[in-house]
Amino acid sequence: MPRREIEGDWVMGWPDRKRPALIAGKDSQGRVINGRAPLVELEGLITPTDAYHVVSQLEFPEPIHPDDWTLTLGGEVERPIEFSLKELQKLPGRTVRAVTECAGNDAGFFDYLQKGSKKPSRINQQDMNQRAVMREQNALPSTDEIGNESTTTGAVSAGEFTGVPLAEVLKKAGLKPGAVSVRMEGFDRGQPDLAVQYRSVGRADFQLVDPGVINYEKGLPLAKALHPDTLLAWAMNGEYLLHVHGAPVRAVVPGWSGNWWVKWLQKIEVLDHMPECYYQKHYFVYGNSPEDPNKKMITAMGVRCIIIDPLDEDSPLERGAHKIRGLAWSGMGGITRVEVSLDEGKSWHDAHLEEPRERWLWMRWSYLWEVGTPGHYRIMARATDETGRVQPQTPWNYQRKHFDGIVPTDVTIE
Ligand SMILES: Nc1nc2c(c(=O)[nH]1)N[C@H]1C(S)=C(S)[C@@H](COP(=O)(O)O)O[C@H]1N2
Ligand SMILES: [Mo]
Repeated sequence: MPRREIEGDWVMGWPDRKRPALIAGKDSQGRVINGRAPLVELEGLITPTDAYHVVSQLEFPEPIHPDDWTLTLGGEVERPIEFSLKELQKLPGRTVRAVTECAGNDAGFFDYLQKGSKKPSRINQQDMNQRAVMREQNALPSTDEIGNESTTTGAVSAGEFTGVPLAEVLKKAGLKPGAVSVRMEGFDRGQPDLAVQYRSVGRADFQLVDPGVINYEKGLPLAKALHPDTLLAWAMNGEYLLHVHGAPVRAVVPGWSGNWWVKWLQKIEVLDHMPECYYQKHYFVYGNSPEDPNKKMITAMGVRCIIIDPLDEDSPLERGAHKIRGLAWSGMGGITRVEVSLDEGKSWHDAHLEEPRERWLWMRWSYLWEVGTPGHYRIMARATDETGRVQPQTPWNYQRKHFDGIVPTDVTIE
């Protein structure tokens, strides 16, 4: 084979290499206010920081210098405390590698599996700029507009987070016996973008609760707050957090969907009850319909397994050996098994699980498929986690949160 001429950046090496880039949405000032990770372009386990998805529910806050920042801790504690970043950093630290997955990631696949609507693509993601601009203008989409949009993929990434366990911080203040939950508040403020909720449901023809101007907040149940892997983190992937990911300090709540990972923390309050935060009472809930009186807050994610290679878009494929490859993770801990089926789920074969098997991180898996007969094939994969849960775990719910169904790849072999 002739050698290819290489003219490019010395550091990067060959110029046409694939570098994952954020699919970003910018507001009219050119500021990135949302973004999707190019999931199918990732190699390895950690999403490069610049390609990490970005989600926010309220107005983006102005950045704050760590020297001008403090975190207050009060409520049901013996000694209310105010921490500077330096003081937080004096506590015994911890690093956790974990998947951050937006609760609405892959929501469109619910409709594909339940109603047979068109299968969303993992490659062709929607124009995020349009959303960013609509957000600035407080514009609400119509049900028709939402129906014609492609859906949410790539609202998931994996990173390494360094900080201090929330439990250590709480220990310093001393929990009072009546403690039930830990309310975490961000310094971002605004009116919830109702378009986000309409998009999540997939229609805009119903009334939403409008809480007015609020700070982003979540009330974490005490048991999860005390889990040693629940962190207050100031670093991600070996450097201080970027502003868009919640600097100076954000919460990291492994296994629970992104909305629990409060960014831009400014206040922590221990409560003797569960608070009625908008983002756990009205949004980020399970229910049958917007009118359902028994909505429940969402917490841990289900069991996830996605096929990254091949995709439908790679079809047709030649006869021969193909490596079927993907990622698997779970909201309850490590993955113990991934199985692949090539006959519509009648028989399942164990896939190879690539080390390391980290509790909160996704795992790469693969299966070598030898195919000699032309035809249409359906490739399916499903995962099992260390608690014995097999996907799917999460039933359809009207906000289409925590999708964890089995999405096949359909290919033709020539
Ligand atoms: N303060 C604050 N924290 C927040 C949010 C927000 O709007 N404000 N959005 C949440 C949601 S819905 C998600 S999915 C994650 C996304 O984190 P990332 O942007 O770092 O990927 O942040 C969460 N933390
Ligand atoms: Mo989210």
